[in-house]
Amino acid sequence: MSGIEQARTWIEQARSVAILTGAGISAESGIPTFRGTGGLWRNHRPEDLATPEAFARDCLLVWEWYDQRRQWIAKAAPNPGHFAIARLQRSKPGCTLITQNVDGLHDRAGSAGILKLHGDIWRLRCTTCRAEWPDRRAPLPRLPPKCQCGGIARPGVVWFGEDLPPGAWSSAQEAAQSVETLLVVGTSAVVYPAASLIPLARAAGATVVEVNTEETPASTAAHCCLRGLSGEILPALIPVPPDS
Ligand code: BJW
Ligand code: ZN
Repeated sequence: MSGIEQARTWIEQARSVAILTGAGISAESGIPTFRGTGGLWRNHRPEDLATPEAFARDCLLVWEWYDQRRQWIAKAAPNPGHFAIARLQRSKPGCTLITQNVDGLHDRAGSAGILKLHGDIWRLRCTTCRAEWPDRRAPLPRLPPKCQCGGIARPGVVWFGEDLPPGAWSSAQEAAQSVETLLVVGTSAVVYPAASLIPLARAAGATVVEVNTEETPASTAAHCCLRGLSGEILPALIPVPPDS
């Protein structure tokens, strides 16, 4: 049996499946990943742009970077990998989608109940009164954007040194500890605590399948590594049902 056939059988037979996605799943939609060739961190140091300290130092610089990314993402569309995951969620009630991505492409592909560990680039949060609201304008008309209270707004994402949204994080941990199969897609698995879900699931008895173009630290915990583009592998793992 090939790796794909084996993994497809595990997914079909599992009563519960969780999927952990990272930037690689959106690469085929034209959104740059963070690390590696062509990655966002190739020209920028994370600590200059993705920390609360960077924002306190120069919020305009940070906002210019996020506004640029919002414009790229606004022009992008979900790819067959995002659609395959949404299909799996519809066909399997016990299916949990956990994402590190902030781009909203899973939502646009039709996924529901997404556990967004690193927030959402389409939400803003006031640094003064903590109010939070959606804003899909790209580019934003004025930088930095302001709250009704006059406070400066920040992107609704999780930066280094910040806690993950507690509800999403505890639900993700619960899912990792209870699922029969964990699918790890397009993540370098170097950012914690998200990456800790992989050994957590494995220790709790889950079968772990990795889908990635390259080897990662998660590869050693995986029962099966499928090397290639998620936009090609996921549709092969999760085929369209014949009657649809
Ligand atoms: C393809 C493909 C294709 C390409 N098909 N594959 C333990 C040890 C060490 C450090 C720490 C630790 N615990 C905490 C830390 C500190 C820190 C951390 O992890 N640092 C390490 C990097 C050293 N973590 C934090 O600060 C976190 N907060 C925290 O820990 O709070 C305390 C806490 C503890 C316990 C519980 C709860 C709280 C916060 C981390 C926030 C990360 N934020 C960012 C930015 C978000 C906003 C934005 O978008 O700007 O999140 S950083 C960036 O990395 C982004 C991503 O979500 C994240 C992960 O990246 P991802 O998705 O894996 O992308 P890449 O680019 O790295 O990889 C892409 C992969 O795809 C590659 O493998 C390619 O091969 C592959 N690929 N094309 C398939 N077509
Ligand atoms: Zn406010």
